[in-house]
Amino acid sequence: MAIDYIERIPNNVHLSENRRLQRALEEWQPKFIDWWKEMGPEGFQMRDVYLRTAVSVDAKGWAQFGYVKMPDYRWGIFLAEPEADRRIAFGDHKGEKAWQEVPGEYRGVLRRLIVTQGDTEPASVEQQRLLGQTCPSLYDLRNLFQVNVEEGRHLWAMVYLLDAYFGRDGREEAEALLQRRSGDQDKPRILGAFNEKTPDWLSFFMFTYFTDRDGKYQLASLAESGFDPLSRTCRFMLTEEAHHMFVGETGIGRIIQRTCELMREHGTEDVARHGGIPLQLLQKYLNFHFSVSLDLFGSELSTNAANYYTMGLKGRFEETRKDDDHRLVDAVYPVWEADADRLRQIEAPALTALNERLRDDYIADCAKGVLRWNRVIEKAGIDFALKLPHRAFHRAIGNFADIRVTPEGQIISQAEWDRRHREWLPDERDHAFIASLMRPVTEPGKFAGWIAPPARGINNQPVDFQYVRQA
Ligand code: BYC
Ligand code: FE
Ligand code: FE
Repeated sequence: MAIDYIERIPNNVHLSENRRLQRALEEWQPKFIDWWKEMGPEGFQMRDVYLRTAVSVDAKGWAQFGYVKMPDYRWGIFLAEPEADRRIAFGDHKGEKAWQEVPGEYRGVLRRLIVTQGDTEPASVEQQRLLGQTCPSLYDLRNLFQVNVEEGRHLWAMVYLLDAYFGRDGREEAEALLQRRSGDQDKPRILGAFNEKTPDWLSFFMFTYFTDRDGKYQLASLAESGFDPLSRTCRFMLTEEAHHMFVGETGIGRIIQRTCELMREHGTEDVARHGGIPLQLLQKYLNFHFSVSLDLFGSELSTNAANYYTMGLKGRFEETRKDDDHRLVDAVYPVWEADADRLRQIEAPALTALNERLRDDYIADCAKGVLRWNRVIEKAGIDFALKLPHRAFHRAIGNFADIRVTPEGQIISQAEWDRRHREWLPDERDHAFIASLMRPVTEPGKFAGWIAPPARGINNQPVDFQYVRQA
């Protein structure tokens, strides 16, 4: 299905046939642009950036590449193609026709899910807004902006649903999405990780690896929704999400590669003196970003999650590929909890354990990339392996929020935690060191000393392509 680019708001939802909706979105559009100018990337707004723009929802080719100034990016509304006679795949309504309108009794719950999803998108742009000033290369700068404009489009995706299906309440929520601010004391973003700082590129790559990957799993669960417009919206968002995680995985991989080169060249682990990032320090950043991202899955046992499922609003990862009754009323699922001084697994009702199940899928996916990173270290002949910390480590939500746990999964006292947490999480000195490495490199084909060049450029362009240029 082609996208109409003549219209002010590119879309494949026949916006021109719905005057009320068109007016609501056209009223929101200038507010979005104001927000983008205030809270989007600082500087660079008048530069030409070599960006990918969605132009169709075709599996064979949905994107077009070319120079665009970010404020002129064609943010639009794209839903994946409808599936003929799609049925609700799980919960109480299993087998019924998927909904094209919001079921009245689920209105509040569904709105809340959409708002929570929508809130993360502008939050991440806000978190990343200063990074352009310290880019390690033009290639990386372009990738940052690509991620930023697409998160902006993800906000559009949720605002479309709010405006199209939730009337006045939806319009109010759409406004509020532009008013909350990441890290703000009075009007913070909704979820914890989206109020943390992303002050440097190491954090950015960790964020796009670990936190955008939460996006993948949450979007995949919402793509199973019985509310068909949400499902179709999320299915298209997932195609964009893959690039965000690619940026994270290859970014960390390139840092590791550079660190290994420096270790071999200088015959020392202490590459900090040579302008590299020590593997131990990478491990600390990994520990931080993994643990705050685990919190994004919610409590291990959640009646909210059970309700979302039973109501047919949010499924499991790859729900339709699972071979069970898709109701889970009598099923059980293993869940971790703390029992006095040790961690153990108990059998919990599968319905209330759905957050934990999604977290399990997520952890398994995270582990694959860590294996690939470790192969880079191994190839360099270095005896070191990065590890995911235990799921109970450094948690603020759920069963482990009130206890202290080592990365190996040992419960410890607050006093021991206070003594030792600097071994496991970056402290002020680590942050200051990383900050000291963040010097902009903007000559085409040149890279900061702490990161290796990528194996290849974007869209078959060479690595030394002018990915961002003066207009
Ligand atoms: N921080 O019953 P529980 C992305 C609240 S990322 C703060 O366990 P539930 C992206 C919770 O709201 C994907 N509060 O919660 C990535 C509840 O509040 P109430 C984002 C939290 O509802 C990178 C209470 O604690 N999408 O797209 O089962 C860049 C009890 O918790 C947190 C979604 O998240 C937290 N971490 O699960 C850009 C999908 N966790 O009821 C974008 C939509 C929980 O007591 N959201 N709470 O007031 C959901 O499905 C669910 O809301 C959650 C939470 C899975 C997040
Ligand atoms: Fe997103
Ligand atoms: Fe993303």
